[in-house]
Amino acid sequence: MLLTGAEILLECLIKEGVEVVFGYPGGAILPTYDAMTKYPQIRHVLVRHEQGASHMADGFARASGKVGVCIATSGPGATNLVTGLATAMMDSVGIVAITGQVARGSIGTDAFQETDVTGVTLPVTKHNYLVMSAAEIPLVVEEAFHIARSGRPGPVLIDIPKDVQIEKAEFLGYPTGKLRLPGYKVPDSAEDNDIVEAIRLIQEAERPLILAGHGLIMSHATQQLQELAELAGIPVTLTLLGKGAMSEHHPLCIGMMGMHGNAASNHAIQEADLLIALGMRFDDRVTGNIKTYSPNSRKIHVDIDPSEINKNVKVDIGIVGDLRTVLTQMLPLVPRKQHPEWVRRIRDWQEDGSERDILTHYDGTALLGAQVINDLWKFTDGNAVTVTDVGQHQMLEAQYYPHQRPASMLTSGGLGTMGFGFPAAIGAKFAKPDEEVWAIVGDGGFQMTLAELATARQENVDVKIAILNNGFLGMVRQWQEIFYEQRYHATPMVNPDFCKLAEAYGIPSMRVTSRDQIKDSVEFARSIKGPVLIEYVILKEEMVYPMVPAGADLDKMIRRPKLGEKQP
Ligand SMILES: Cc1ncc(C[n+]2csc(CCOP(=O)(O)OP(=O)(O)O)c2C)c(N)n1
Repeated sequence: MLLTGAEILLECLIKEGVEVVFGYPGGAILPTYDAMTKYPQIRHVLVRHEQGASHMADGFARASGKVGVCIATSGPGATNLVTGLATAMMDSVGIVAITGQVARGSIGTDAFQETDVTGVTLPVTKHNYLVMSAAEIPLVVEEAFHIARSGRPGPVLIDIPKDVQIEKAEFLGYPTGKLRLPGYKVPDSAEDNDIVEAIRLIQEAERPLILAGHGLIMSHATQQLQELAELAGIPVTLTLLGKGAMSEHHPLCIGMMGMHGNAASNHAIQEADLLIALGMRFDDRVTGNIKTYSPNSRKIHVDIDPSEINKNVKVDIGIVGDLRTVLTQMLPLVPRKQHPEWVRRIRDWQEDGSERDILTHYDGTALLGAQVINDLWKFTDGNAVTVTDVGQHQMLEAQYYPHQRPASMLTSGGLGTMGFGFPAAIGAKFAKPDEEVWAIVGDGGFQMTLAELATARQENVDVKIAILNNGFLGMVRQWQEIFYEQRYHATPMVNPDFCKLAEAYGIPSMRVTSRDQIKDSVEFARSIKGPVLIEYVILKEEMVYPMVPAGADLDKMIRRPKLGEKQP
């Protein structure tokens, strides 16, 4: 069948099972947009900024476990995707970005809207391609999707010159049957010796702790995680992206670790005699000072990416493999054990944490972000898919919205991309149309990508937007308060009237200023099938505790005082 390059591309996407793409047209990608008119099976969501498209593809991928697709024109269209690609790269999210490029003969001439996009995106993609003939497209698409989703997932970019989209070639079907990537090995099972050694360490440990990361969710190994923890009586602490890997209601799950994690988790890491790190990468936000990190523990690290082993933290046993396969190998050998004394010690730290919890002793009248999140949890039955932006509200979500199932909390952890939350929530809703999806955003980050309100309206995306409006770039204000002697430079914000803004976009809204309105706000949001914006006006000076100052020892946390104690 003789087809244009654009038609071949769309045929391949359909055969890949792609049903929705997020994008924005322009000259160099126009042949592909024109060809879309012949392929109504693919829904195109017109964003308002290409960054939004990349985050939507990312949110779609995180929520569905499938590859998300975004599309943009050459030059500025493509460079606008870069933040989204870097975000997906840092959090190991499989997306495919398709960009138009100037025609082959113009490449290298500084033609109108020419950018060396494969060059620009090289460090922020798992792989990228410049396609130089229409006949190559099927194999490139096949490779791109395979690379994006397999092993440690990541973003892949395909740059297609305009004349390649127009050129005709024989389309011989998809998949091509030619997929061969000799240099690309996807690890699967572990060496038997390593499993035996790991079991020996588990057998010997008196204070073992599992560090559960995003890898468990991506490899669908959460059931195996729970079995391992229950069999050997090992408490589990979660990374930010690991939230959902184990139900936070499970008695062995002690919640998040790291800079704003639970004090109990951080103390447990420092006191453990065995760390079992599963699908996590010892990011500096979870280790604190690497030199003093968990000084007395032996360490087992399981990850699908060999470059993660011994990268930040030296380990005793490094196992490279798919977590589901590796844990399945381990489970029959895991000793049945309990560690009552260790668990009791952790409980003591947890009780101390509860006594410092602001929810238990706050008597001010201004609404707290912590109260908003806690009530959103309560009134959404703890069962919503939440997608956060970056800042204090993100950490409050992690602390006050316990999750029970994988892929129900989506957030930009590695890159910490403000502007991610709202568009990623739109993408997540496309992935999970039957689930209640809430974007939880700060007033700062929301303004970075609020143009997507128009997208939400045009596509009638049933996404609930909760803005925690403190009139500040809150997390930066917090750093200024603690580390910069309260010089609040460039953090107070004059904001628009968010409800009027929603109205301008034709989106229903509500402003909440006191705690007793939160239940109504959730009911109001749920009563509307389509986008809804709720503005929660919260205390300007709220602090998120505990806090491990950047680079400090993990257990040297700044804590909120107990009732009756003095402020730190
Ligand atoms: C694109 C980008 N720019 C800057 C930052 C640095 N930063 C981290 S948190 C933060 C403040 C966020 O403020 P807001 O969105 O209002 O959320 P809040 O912390 O108040 O909940 C800033 C500026 C970032 N993470 N991302």
